[in-house]
Amino acid sequence: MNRADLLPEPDLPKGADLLAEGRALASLWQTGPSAFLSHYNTRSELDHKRAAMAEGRVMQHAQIGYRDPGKSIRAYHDIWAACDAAGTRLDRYGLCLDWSMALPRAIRARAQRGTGMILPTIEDFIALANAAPVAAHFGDFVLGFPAALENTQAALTAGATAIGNLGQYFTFRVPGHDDDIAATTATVTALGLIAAQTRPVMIHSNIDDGFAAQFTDLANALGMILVERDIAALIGAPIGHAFGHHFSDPLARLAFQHALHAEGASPGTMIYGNTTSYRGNPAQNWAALSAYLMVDALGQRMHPTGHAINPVPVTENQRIPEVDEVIDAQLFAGRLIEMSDPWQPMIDPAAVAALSHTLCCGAQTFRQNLWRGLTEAGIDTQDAFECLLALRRMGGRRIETAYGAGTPNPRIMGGRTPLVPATILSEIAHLARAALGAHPPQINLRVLVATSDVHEHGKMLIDEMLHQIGATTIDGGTSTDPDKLILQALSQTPDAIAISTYNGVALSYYQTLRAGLDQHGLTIPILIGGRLNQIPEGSNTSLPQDVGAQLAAEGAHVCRDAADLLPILQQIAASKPRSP
Ligand code: B12
Repeated sequence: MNRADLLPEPDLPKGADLLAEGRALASLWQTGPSAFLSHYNTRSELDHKRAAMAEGRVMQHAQIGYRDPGKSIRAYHDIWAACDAAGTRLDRYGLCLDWSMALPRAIRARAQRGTGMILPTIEDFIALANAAPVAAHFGDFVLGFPAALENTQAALTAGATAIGNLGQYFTFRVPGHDDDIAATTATVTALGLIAAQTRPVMIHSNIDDGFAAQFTDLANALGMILVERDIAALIGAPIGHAFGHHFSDPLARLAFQHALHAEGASPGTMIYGNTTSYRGNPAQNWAALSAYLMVDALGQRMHPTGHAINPVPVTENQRIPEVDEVIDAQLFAGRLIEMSDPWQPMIDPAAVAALSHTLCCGAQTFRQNLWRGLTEAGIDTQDAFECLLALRRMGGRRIETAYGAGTPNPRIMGGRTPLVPATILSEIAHLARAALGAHPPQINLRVLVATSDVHEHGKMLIDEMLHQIGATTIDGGTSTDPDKLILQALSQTPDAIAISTYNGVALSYYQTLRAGLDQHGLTIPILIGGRLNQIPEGSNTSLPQDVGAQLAAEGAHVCRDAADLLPILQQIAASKPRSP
């Protein structure tokens, strides 16, 4: 990798100038008061976390964000009130903004909307974040996007002292807005503003939103946290990390948290729930919840890192959880934290420490490799703008192959033998086996596979299944807009297109793709799976509705399960004209 490939533009902005511009704005934009800050009489959430660490208190995090701001404000208050009445303290809310919020107000109305919360004005930010004495964490779609600066200004004014999400900067994209220089410029300016606040404000980064979801080695995921901490040091602001969605192995989960403690990478923001383990109905998901939450509570008791723990409601794999479901999960967590204390002797500290040591050694190797590599590539490693943009353009897969801690091994995904393998790969292999059986038939088809958004496990699963049935996969990429896919279909004429979609845009995405293909006379069948839902345009219901029936009526092959792939492809293969 070299500068000419990564940053070919001659006149890129200078990180120092952007940070200075952001710092200058601090005379106008300072962290406002909030119900949380005054209730706890604290300067910021960072201080609150440090106090909890010193007391040995395990903190709790809830994630909310309904399309309707009124409903979100009620939820902010009611969840806290119900927990408080039951003696459970809820410390913080992660606020799920919609991806259209990533765009500046002036153009937001025309943007494609997902399923998250839309806060049209600064007053809406203030009303939300002051509805109860719970720390507001603006963790989604603020830093990393074109509207980073104006959303940071709004979040600060509302009294938020944790703002993210650097992880999303590296991997998320908003359909139709690919100007990474504009996104980086807005982000670095916002970081300058954060660094110049009188109260300490934490930059937040969820590594499972970032490269950790793509890395095959957890040592590299820890290494990325260390690298982001180095970048935060350049900026001059504290940084708190989150991890957890993809950490399904309990020992690795506990060891990762231990390693953060060992590296002094604290206080962190939260440990996210192990949401990829939610594969069943609510009754089955309670088991997944208690399994990971006990690990997280014990981790905080044994080696406090200031991460709040996050009991994800058990309906989250079906839809966006309702208020009463969030309350149930929080009360469950409160009780579980109380009950976790006598479990400590059940843990083998030596096993945790040994794995943590492997993670730390690998992470330091990754960090050194990466900084050396960037320097050799001609990137100014003292310039936050250059570092961020170069890493984003490299992408997780290339970074891991080039700088990962494991020994090079071109035969395996990731290009290196992982020191501590990420579990998502074995989970996908397991799902593929379950969907296809031991001896699946072979099918001679060429299938273009893509995702509409950042969720790529569905695609990885389809790719794996196609491989097992001898079909040819054409990579349509992740977060691919329909127009790009249409061009690819024109040039590569696949026998079928398989889409995995999760962001609540299933119907509009399908309709745009189908209409574009039809326009070019392409009758290629489309298979679509994932979360087949959408919030109807103009609706204020806040909850997305299933659009499976409409998709089927408009000619899509609706896939509710990976096992649907095989019979549909068999049908397509049977109707394919035989070549002479
Ligand atoms: C992992 C995950 C993430 C990861 C994704 C990492 C990655 N690189 O892939 C991260 C943390 C980054 C993430 C981010 C977000 N996520 Co998410 N995420 C999930 C989660 C936990 C799992 C989804 C998944 O990958 N499953 C693995 C696949 C293999 O299994 P499956 O989903 O059960 O799919 C089955 C079938 O549907 C089928 N299938 C899937 N696709 C296809 C396609 C074809 C052709 C076929 C045949 C079959 C098929 O195969 C599977 C086996 O049968 C779900 C919740 C859950 N537990 O399901 C939320 C979820 C999908 N996410 C959600 C949301 C809202 C988001 C965010 C917008 C949150 C935010 N505000 O930041 C962002 C997305 C931002 C963006 N720009 O797009 C929502 C979607 C809401 C909705 N549409 O109703 C969910 C449902 C959580 C929730 N309840 O709120 N997420």
